[in-house]
Amino acid sequence: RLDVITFGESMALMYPEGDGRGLGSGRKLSQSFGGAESNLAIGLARLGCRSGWFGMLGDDPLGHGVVKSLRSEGVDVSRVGMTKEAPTGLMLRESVRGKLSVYYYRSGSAASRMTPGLLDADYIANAGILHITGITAALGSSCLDTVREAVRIARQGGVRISFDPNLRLKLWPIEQARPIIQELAQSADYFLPGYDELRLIYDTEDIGTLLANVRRLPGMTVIKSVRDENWLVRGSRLHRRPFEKIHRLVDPVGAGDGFAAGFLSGIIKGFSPVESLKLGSIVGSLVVQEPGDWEALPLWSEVEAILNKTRHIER
Ligand code: KDG
Repeated sequence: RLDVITFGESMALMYPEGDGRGLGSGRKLSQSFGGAESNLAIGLARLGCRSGWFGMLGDDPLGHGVVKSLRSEGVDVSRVGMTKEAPTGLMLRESVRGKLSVYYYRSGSAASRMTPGLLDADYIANAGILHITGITAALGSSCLDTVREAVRIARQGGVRISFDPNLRLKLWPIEQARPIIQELAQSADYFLPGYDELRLIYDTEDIGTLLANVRRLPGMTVIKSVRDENWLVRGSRLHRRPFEKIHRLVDPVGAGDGFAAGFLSGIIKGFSPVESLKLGSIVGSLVVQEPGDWEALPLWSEVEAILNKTRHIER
C-alpha cells in the first residue's frame, strides 16, 4: 500500500548552467527533468514514505529517462503509461541577470493526451493520500476529466486528497483556472496554495477575504509564503510559522513541491498538522538553497537532524 499517489506531466528539462547568457546564445545545455507531481513523489520517497507517480510519457529516450530516474529514487512507477503517438514534453529554462524564465514545449505532448482510462481505480483506492495539482488540470479537457475522475475514485474509497493549485498562467488564463481550482479545493483535505496564487484564485488582495474563503472550505489550508511565513488555517484557527533561516537563495523552483512533500510526510508519519507545517517549511527552505527542481530534496535523516537541533536550541 502506498502512502501517497500523484500523477501529472513530467518533462525533460534543459538549461544553460549558471546565471548569465541565456538560451539562444550557443551555450551548452545541461539536462534533467521536472514536473511538480514527480518532484513531490521524489521528495516523499527521500523522506521515507512510499510514493507512486504516474502519467503519460512518450515512448522515447526522454520518457524512459524520467521513468528510470524516478525508479532509482524509489518512486513506484508501475502505472506509468507510455505512447509512441506523442513525445515526452520538454521545458527549457534560463536565468539571466537573476530573472528566471521557463519555455514550455509541451502542447500535444504524451501527457496532454491523458484520459481517465489511464487510472487504475484499485491503485488509487488503496493509497493513503491522492495528491493532485492544477498543472494536470490545465493540460487540456481530457486531463481535467482525469483529475476529476481520480478525485471521485479517491473520495469513494475514503482516500484523503491533497491539492496544490500550482497555478501556471502560461498554461491557462486565470479566468479559466479560477472556477476549476476553487472546485478542486472543495474536495481537498489539504489545500496547499501559495499566497500569490491565492490572491489570484479568489481575485482579492484583502487578506481578511482570503481567510474567509479558505475557512469555508471543508479541509485545512496551508498558505505558503505569506510574506516570510507559512500559515496553517483550520476553521477559525490560524497558525503562523516564520520561514526557516537560509544561507543563500539559489533556485526557488520546486520549493512548493518540497514544502508539500515535507508537510505530507509529517501527516503520514503521524505528526500534527502544526508540526507538519514546520516539516514543510524546513524541506522547502532546503530546496531553494541548491539548484534543481528536486535534486536538493533532503533525506529524512537530514530533516531529523534539523528538528533535533531546533529542539536543542529551544531548551
Ligand atoms: O513546481 C516545479 C514545477 O513547476 C517544475 O518542476 C515543472 O511541473 C512543472 C511545470 O509544469 O512547470
